[in-house]
Amino acid sequence: DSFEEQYYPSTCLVMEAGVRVLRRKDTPFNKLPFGRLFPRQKLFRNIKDIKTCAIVSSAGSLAGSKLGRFIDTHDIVMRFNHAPTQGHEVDVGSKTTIRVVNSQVVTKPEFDFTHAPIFRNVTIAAWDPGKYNGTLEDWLTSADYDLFTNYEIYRRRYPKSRAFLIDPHSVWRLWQSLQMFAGNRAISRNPPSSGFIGLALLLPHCPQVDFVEYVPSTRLNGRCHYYSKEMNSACTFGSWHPLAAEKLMALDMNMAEDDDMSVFQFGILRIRRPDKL
Ligand code: NCC
Repeated sequence: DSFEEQYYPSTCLVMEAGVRVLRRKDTPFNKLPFGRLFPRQKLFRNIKDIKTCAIVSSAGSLAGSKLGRFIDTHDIVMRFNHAPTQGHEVDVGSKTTIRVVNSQVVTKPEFDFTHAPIFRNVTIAAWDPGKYNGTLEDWLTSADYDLFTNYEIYRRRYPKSRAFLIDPHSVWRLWQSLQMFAGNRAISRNPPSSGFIGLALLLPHCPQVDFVEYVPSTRLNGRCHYYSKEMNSACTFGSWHPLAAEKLMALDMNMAEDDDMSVFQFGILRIRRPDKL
């Protein structure tokens, strides 16, 4: 109805991108041995019981937030890359359901994707953008970072794991949604950040998503990550990823009734899934 049309256009645009993980039945993977590595399970178990989800950005301004307890009350908690909870529980909580990881993290030896405990016993959704108009066959040979080798090692080592690859076409559709939202302001032709991809992946599975410290709060401190001392505001406002556009769009999706209080004081965006598109 008209209420929805007025209040949810950006949320609908993000939903319409259809960000998803690759499945065994998807062409060309249904004909390739590689496709048999994909888990048969769904991305989440007991989807009907999922009521609330938290997405924890890795932003430096989470330091000192004391949001850990709040984060852990959610049915699903999403985190990114190698962002730790250990030693930061008071601020970021200790529960992790899913990690969205970029292909550098899967590939570079320093992250030790195939062994490190941080990537075990959680759902993994790994992504690599590939070329903008590339086919999935092209992607298999020309990913920005060859995530396939370590993905295969990981899946063979832990056959029961829920480790998925995100459909790169759906990542670019999300970029198109972002461009649509931005209108005349051209955004860089680089994929959205893991944070925005994670939001789009989670939303279809979750009626209410609390995205923590994505739109920067008054705690803004110039640090890149809550888990390191590095100062770099580009982590928050963007350089390569179209991060500023993502955050404007996410802010437009916010449905918290006390919006200034939630977003800028507590650092929480509350995004509700539209009932229908
Ligand atoms: O820094 P990164 O992101 O791992 O952060 C995860 C997500 O949190 C949000 N974020 C982070 C920092 C900050 N100050 N504000 C934020 O809002 C963003 O939504 C971000 O996506 C990535 O998106 O995968 C990214 O990964 C890093 C890096 O590859 C990994 O951390 C591994 O070291 C990228 N940095 C570099 O390549 C140097 C970053 O650009 C994007």
